[in-house]
This record gives sequence, structure tokens and C-alpha cells, in this order.
Amino acid sequence: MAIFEGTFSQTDGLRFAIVIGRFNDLVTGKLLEGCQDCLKRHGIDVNPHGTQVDYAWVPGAFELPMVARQLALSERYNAVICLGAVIKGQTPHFEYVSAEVSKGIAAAGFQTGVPVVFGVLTTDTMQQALERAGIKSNLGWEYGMSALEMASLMRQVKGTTPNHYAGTPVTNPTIAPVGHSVLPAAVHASDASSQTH
Ligand code: INI
Repeated sequence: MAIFEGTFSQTDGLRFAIVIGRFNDLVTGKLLEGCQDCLKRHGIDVNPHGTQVDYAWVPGAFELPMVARQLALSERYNAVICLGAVIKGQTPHFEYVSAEVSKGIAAAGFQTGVPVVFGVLTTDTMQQALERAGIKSNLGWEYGMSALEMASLMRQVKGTTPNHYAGTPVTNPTIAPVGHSVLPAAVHASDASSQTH
């Protein structure tokens, strides 16, 4: 049997998409800088005209899941990173925006099988957001690390798919609601039990 664990060293050929909310761009721009710094120092070419990272700007955090999901479905990326900042002091619908964006980002990952990193700050004040985006630490760096780790881990996990799945690869997964399986219908427990490993 095996232990699957992401590494941070074999980054050749990895491709990432970063989706950034323009709302509170004083904060999201700093998160982006931290994230790029992390990827760059792990050997990734972060140049938008290069081959490893694409960037997409959306109006606000609410729009992050839709674009992240579409990019993940393109099968071009090992991971998608969403960067946003939802600040309570500025909106009475803080709870709605933050709840939808977290559910939506989780769904984008579940539905596509591509890691989608939740890089959205949800804070009470702008001061708290800025502290997490560079003044004290920069969580953008941590989001970059999560993307590297998950990209590596998924590459390992997908590369060791059991033989009985090999005949019906899920190259273009059916979009299923969260909590529903996207495995081919032909794969049943009885099929699995008849396999030798
Ligand atoms: N978007 C954010 O990213 N952060 C916020 O704090 C925020 N506030 O305060 O409202 C915000 N609103 C915009 C929202 O994300 C959508 O872009 C907008 O509602 C259009 O759909």
C-alpha cells in the first residue's frame, strides 16, 4: 500500500490559474503578490506570458467560484487559486457573500476534481485584512503553498488509479451536485470486490 503526500520540489510542468477579486484590491493585490512570491520561489514561472500561470480578474469575491469552476473544467491546470477579501464593515450582506463564495469554491473543486484553493479573507475590518495580506504576514504565500501541495498530491493520487477504473477514465467529469459521486455509473462495489490488487 502507499502513503500519498504532496511535495514542493517537482514543480516542472505544473500549471496554475489564479482568480482575483477586484473588490478591496488594496488587499487582494497584496495577496496576489504573496502568492506569486511563493510560487516563484518554488520554481514556477509566474509571468502571465509564460507557460505556467494564467490570471483572471473578477469584479468581487461572489464571482470567484463561477470563473474558477470554468477554468478547472478546461483541464489545463493542476490547481486553481481564488483570492478575495470580504470585509464586514463595508456590507450588510457580508454573511451572504462569504457563505456563497465558500460554498461555491468548495463545489468547484468537488465537481471538477481539480484542487480549488480558498484564498478568501473574511474579516471584520480593513485593518485585519491588511494585517493578513502583508502587514503582519501574507496569507497569499500560504495559498500558494496549498496549491503546490494539492497539485502534487492529486498528481500522485490520480497516477495510481486502480486498474478497474482504467477502462473508463473520467476525463470530462459529469457535473454532479455537491455530495454526489461523479464516478462512472459502471463502477459498482461488486466490480471492485471482484478485482485483485
Ligand atoms: N466583494 C468582495 O470581494 N468583498 C466585499 O467585501 C464585498 N462587499 O463588501 O460587498 C464584495 N461585494 C461585491 C460582490 O462580491 C459582487 O462582486 C457583487 O455583488 C456583484 O455580483
